[in-house]
Amino acid sequence: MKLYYSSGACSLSPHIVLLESGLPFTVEKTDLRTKKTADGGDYYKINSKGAVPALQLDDGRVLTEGPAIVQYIADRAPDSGLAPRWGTFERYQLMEMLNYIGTELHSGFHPLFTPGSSPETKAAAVESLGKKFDWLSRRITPGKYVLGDTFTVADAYLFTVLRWMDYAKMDRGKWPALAAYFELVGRRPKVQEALKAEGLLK
Ligand SMILES: N[C@@H](CCC(=O)N[C@@H](CS)C(=O)NCC(=O)O)C(=O)O
Repeated sequence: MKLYYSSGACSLSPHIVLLESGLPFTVEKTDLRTKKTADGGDYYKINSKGAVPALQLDDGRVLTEGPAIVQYIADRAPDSGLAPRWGTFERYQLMEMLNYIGTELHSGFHPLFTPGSSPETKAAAVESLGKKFDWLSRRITPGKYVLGDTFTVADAYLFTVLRWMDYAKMDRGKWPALAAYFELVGRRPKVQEALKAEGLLK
């Protein structure tokens, strides 16, 4: 398997999940501005949407959309505990959380990263995200992962998105439960390994 990624982007989530899964994989960096891969190829030929992440299987097929990719990886390593078994209620709770992170948080950051967004648009995005962080702070049990005792693919995605608070100049300290959760996930050796591989560790 090969993961196409851009440093610190949402592709960090499947990067963490691949490392946590123990499955063999390679990575290829992608320039999101030029849409070129590290080997000079046209990234649109990998993902016609032009976005990372994309996961290329060994048979050449390509899967896109982060929440689908991380579940695919988790199901390739069923003993990893990265996702509850298919058909269980817990699996739907995982999808519920992945959907929340994708539609409410990940998308909520877009106006903050879009060149030319007005200060008013950015302020509205920060306010809206703040309300979601209020909810998440109440939702997360201190000392636990987002779905309980076990680290799952939802934690990889949530950690990735919470990192962007730094770029958005949102102080995680305003949400102590989130700050503690971010540290809990960030301490994991495979998370550190992914950050290092993407050149994100100071
Ligand atoms: N719905 C996609 C969104 C992916 C996405 O937003 N990727 C961003 C980086 S975090 C990207 O590649 N942006 C550049 C672009 O779309 O041109 C997913 O969940 O995988």
